[in-house]
Amino acid sequence: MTAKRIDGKAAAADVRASAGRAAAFFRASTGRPVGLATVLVGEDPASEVYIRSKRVACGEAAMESFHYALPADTSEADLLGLVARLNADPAVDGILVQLPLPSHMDAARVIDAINPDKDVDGFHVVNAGRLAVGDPAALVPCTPLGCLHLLKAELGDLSGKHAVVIGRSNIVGKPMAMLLLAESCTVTIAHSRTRDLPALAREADILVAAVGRPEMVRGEWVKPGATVIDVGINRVAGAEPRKTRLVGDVAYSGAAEVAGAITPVPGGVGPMTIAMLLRNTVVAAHRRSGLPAPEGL
Ligand code: NAP
Ligand code: L37
Repeated sequence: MTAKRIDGKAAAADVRASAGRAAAFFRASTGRPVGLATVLVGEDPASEVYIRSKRVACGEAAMESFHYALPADTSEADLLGLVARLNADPAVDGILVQLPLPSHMDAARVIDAINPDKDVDGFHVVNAGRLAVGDPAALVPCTPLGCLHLLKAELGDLSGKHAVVIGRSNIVGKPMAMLLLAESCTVTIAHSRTRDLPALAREADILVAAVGRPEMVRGEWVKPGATVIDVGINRVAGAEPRKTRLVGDVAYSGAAEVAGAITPVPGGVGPMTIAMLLRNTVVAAHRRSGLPAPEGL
């Protein structure tokens, strides 16, 4: 059996188009564009790439983006001051502070300073709490939200399925597990202390890998017909000297021989992360302005 390759780029294009239509409706209703503030501290090369992609996507969806590139030696107090100004700025509907922050800053303190209703990354404890208790006001982290979108498009109703999420980070694994639980999956969260992970993974109807270890999940770990979502983004040495390539946390070719459907890297979850950022931003804008939730998002 060869698995269906889930096209995250195509799914992301659909979500971005819907977000763009909602942003146009918002502008027509309020007289101003949806606004996203992006904050990058220091010069992490991957973060620079992602922030650029996010800002380009904003422009294509007719949203406004305000970018703040701060030097690596910015003080935490100055960053908190910027966050306070963005919280108070009526033209800003969403605030994204790209992680990782330089080591002299406390990321949790910075995230906690963001107004939860502008926290389009969904990292604030208030949004984590809202997600945990099933409050629809939650802004949900973009990557797991994108994964859920792909799973529902592929499988329809997820109820009763056994989902195994490998990874328990606050930005991917934990919120992914919460979303799957809300869809009535039976959810197992695995991590570095899990015993016999291959056997556990083989029980999964839905296998989500969010580990950060290149090609850790092998074909033998996959239950025949399972749906595999590969969140991992790992840059490894390529075939030619000095060239690198991107691989996921799943060994694609082996897993694709067993799975029913699988996301590739690149072109799977990554593009969905950006699409869901636009989705969250336009949803946050509507809520803040008292407009009904946009359709199709
Ligand atoms: P993270 O904070 O480093 O968390 C990794 C998790 O994997 C931890 O819970 C860790 O367990 C677990 N783990 C590590 N080694 C393991 C092993 N050998 N067996 C089982 N579990 C293991 O990473 P993250 O931020 O969640 O990101 C995970 C991956 O997704 C990375 O490759 C990242 O680049 C990628 N990512 C992609 C996107 C996207 O848009 N596609 C977005 C965000 C992240 P412990 O908790 O026990 O240490
Ligand atoms: N919202 N996302 C938010 N906040 C953060 O603080 N770190 C972080 C974060 N992570 C993030 O943006 N991840 C991410 C990962 C991959 C892509 C986009 C965002 C992506 O577009 N991936 C492409 C390949 C990109 C490349 O070639 O490097 C893909 O197809 O997977």
